[in-house]
Amino acid sequence: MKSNRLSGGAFYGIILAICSFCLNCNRTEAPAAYGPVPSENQLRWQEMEYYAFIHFSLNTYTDQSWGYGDEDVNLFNPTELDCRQWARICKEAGMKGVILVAKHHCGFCFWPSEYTEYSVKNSPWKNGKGDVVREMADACHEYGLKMGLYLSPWDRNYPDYGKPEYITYFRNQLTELLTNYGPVFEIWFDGANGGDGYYGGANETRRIDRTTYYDWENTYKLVRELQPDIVIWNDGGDRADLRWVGTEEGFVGETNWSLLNATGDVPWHMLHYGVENGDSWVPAEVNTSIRPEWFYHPSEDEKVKTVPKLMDTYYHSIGRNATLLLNFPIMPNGLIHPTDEKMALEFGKVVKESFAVNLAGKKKADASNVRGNSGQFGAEKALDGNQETYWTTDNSVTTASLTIDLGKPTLMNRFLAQEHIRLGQRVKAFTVEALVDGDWQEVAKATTIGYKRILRFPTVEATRVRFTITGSKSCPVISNIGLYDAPLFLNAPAISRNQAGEISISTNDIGPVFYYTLDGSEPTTKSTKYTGLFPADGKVEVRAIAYDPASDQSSPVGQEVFDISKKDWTIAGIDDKNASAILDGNTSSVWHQRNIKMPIDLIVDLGNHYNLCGFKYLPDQGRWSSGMITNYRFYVSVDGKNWTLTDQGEFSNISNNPVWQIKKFAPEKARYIKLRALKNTFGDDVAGYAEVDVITS
Ligand code: FUL
Repeated sequence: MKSNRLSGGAFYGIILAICSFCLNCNRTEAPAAYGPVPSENQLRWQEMEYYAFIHFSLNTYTDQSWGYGDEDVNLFNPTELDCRQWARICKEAGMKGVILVAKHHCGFCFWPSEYTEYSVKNSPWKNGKGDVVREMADACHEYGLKMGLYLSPWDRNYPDYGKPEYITYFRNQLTELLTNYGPVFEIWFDGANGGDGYYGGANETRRIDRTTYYDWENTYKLVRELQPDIVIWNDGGDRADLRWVGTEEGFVGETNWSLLNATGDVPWHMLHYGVENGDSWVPAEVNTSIRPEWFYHPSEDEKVKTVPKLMDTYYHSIGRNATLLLNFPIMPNGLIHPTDEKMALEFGKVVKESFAVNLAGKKKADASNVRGNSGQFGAEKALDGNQETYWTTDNSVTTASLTIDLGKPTLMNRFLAQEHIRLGQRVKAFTVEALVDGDWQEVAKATTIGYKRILRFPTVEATRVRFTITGSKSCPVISNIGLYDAPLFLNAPAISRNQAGEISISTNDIGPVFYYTLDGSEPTTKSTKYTGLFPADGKVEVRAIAYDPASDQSSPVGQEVFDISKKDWTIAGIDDKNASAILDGNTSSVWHQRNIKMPIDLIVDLGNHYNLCGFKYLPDQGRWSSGMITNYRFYVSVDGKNWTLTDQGEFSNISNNPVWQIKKFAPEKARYIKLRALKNTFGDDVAGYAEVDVITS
């Protein structure tokens, strides 16, 4: 009987034939990885893109940036603390996780640590039975967010800080945090070390070498053992998984390599731009606050970042191959302020709207080179919405272009590109051109891409778009290209007052007109129109909007509150007309006192007597300059001869975050003020000032 079944020999013959056909069919190999590549943990983290920071501690109750370590635990008694409110806002804002400050520099622990009495367990909140870390972990779980933790290595409370014993304490606390609260996606080791502290009552300065003191190698080992899926942030970048970008203002370098030569204290430019030929994968995280400062200060209630400002931050972080870690300062009652909530939710909504429709999605595309001419690596793989597929070229090709045919004239103002970073970061430079009315126009040009790069350009109506890689370390591997028509916004206007008491209103946008109010009411296009400098002497609140008649669009409100005018002010004992920069209301003009030894005094005659209850100091805004005062004394005088010390302390985080430093004191009648600089960030004998101001009662 004839069998339908193949004999064993015939079967194997066919298999062999198929295999040899495959071997001869020139199936194109994927490119090999080039240089350092991300770990699975780093990849997972990078895809989160956007998550929150929460700053809340004892110094929330003392209106300070950094607690000294001797603040009373009894201060901590928030009446409405609700981690679910924080988590809800983060979720609704489009964030993927939350990093909670579990212990800031003051040493106060948000969980009932077994190893210290300086924690929630001795506070009146929930009769000492509360645990903020637990409540945060539960809220994150409920809202589908990942939780990260900030544990300050510097501890201004602990008696043994500076000695080897502290490292055991620090690791014990790490063990508690990384064992008892479920998965932790990121651990944040802040590098700040101001030296001074309470230290169990010693009240002294303790210096450590932050590259060696914490024995990071073994500390990281412990972290990874306890939480194998974690990523480690350390602002020096020293062998950590993630790096700081060298500023807290909310932007990373336009060129941003996810690579670093990660040893010791990493120089600023490496933090900010990465290192093209770095030997490790250490991607950037942009950390910034939704307000000027990290902790809540009521004086900043009108300074919450607006949607256009937050959008700038978005393009300068996520749009530049970094993640965005946006901070919410918690109010003394334990909640996020309603304005911060409103801005974060509007921001989230605008991001969603901006990138809702990829105009290039599934369109026809051609590339100047396709690896092995294989459909597997063709141009359309960058437009298929699948991150795992990509367009790539032959190995020898490092410049190439991809042209998208949109089929019809299409309005657009954003370009997005992503590299398949599992195979390394490669692209060094690229251009974007648009075919408008039959002519090719260059609309954008940039350097690195990495995980994600987004470029903004003025709206064009194009039928085709050409993306040209003009330099790449190896064959480019592009997993995604996007074109978008994002909504446009006007920036809130900037408001300043000069020494003569005249107000000016300005913006970087081209074209808008301004309307303002002086009585605290909301400005509209029916308010007074700005036609140039106008006098507004004395205490006044100026609110203004920019309005673009062409698009009938208004900006968010810009607001400044001015105290007494500086018309009659003079700087005493200084024979340098440039010193007037301190009083001119222009935050970018600056004056330095040099060639004298610290302490350095600045004396201002206010011209009249006032009831003074505080002062404000804005340091030089130039990133590299000396003269940022860190430790000060502030005196007032009726006659310029006999001085009363009204306040002394530190401008804690001035080097990383050089915003207005605002200090309050018990009211004193005086005509003269003296700001005495005791130390600066460089430890030299220079005192610099962009502006100095007073607060009257
Ligand atoms: C800084 C700290 O000193 C600030 O207080 C804040 O925690 C910020 C995120 O990092 O360096």
